[in-house]
Amino acid sequence: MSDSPLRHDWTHDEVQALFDQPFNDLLFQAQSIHRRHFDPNSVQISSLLSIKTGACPEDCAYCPQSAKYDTELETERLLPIDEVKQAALNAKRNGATRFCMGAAWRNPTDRNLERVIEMISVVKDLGMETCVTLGMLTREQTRRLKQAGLDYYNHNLDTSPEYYGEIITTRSYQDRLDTLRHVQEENIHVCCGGIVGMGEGEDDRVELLRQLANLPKHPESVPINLLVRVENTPLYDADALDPLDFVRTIAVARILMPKSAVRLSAGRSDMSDELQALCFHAGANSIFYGEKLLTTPNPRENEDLELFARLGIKPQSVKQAETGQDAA
Ligand code: SAM
Ligand code: DTB
Ligand code: SF4
Repeated sequence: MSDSPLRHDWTHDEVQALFDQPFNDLLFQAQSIHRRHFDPNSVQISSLLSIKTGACPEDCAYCPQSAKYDTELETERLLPIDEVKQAALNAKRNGATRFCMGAAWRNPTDRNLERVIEMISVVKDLGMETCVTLGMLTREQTRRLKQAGLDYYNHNLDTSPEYYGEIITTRSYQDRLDTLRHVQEENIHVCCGGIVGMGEGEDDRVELLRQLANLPKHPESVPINLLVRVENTPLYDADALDPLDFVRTIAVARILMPKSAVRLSAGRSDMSDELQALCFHAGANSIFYGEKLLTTPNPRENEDLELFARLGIKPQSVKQAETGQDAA
């Protein structure tokens, strides 16, 4: 079967039309595209570690780590390197191929960046892929991360440009696009997605996915997060999203970005096994694995392995990850 070229010129109406299809037609299309590019029974697993927790100056309305909301989170300074190494070793032993380190910063200082670079080097030495998410980056900082051998940088668009102002006021959509451009131009793999279930409309989910697909290059990894509602954040009372609309979002992401890894990200603790199975059917082929995300709970490893066994899903091996199955 010949490959259709990857598109970067989707219109709002075209993406809306994908969402509007009957559910079975949408899932059939997504699953057919998925099979052209990936082993349908293989899922990549990444583990997360918060290397600097809480006291963040930004006001992201979903986030327990913002200093603006009283979420009773225990703040922590940048972790010592041996704690990071131990956490990465545990993640590797449990089968993760990628180790993602997140910091509650608006942007890293150059001094902090050098400490993160040491962490990247320790994790790489364990034979794992590395990912960090540190906020906005200058071009020079991005170059330093590339020199350090970083594999992925996570920086999300979070929502549509239209809804963005309801969620974050301390950093603009354009700031995010600028950081993504630095990362793409330095040839670091991009991990970029968003959050749904924040009270946005379907139009906003359409626009978020359109923005991602119309980037100059599709992000190699696309995390789709379902809002984790944390008490005392402004979005604690956000209207719940119809779970079938969550599946539709995954399916449309798969169709728009056929060669990208689509990650079923935050929010799995609130999902049934059946809902997660539908998401894998719709083209999700990556998860965050381990009992904690950054600060909130995630399913326990044994629950995930049991679900994988029931579905006949194999965790992607380090070898498969090295051959770059998810390269867009
Ligand atoms: N501070 C950096 C930044 O925002 O760029 C990096 C860490 S930040 C916690 C990484 C991402 O986590 C956010 O962009 C957001 O998409 C996601 N996130 C944070 N809180 C969440 C929540 N309650 N539910 C779902 N996703 C969340
Ligand atoms: C992403 O898109 N989701 C992850 C990761 N990138 C860094 C973070 C989810 C955080 C959920 C809330 C928390 O645990 O603090
Ligand atoms: Fe800070 Fe990142 Fe949380 Fe926003 S999402 S408040 S930038 S840690």
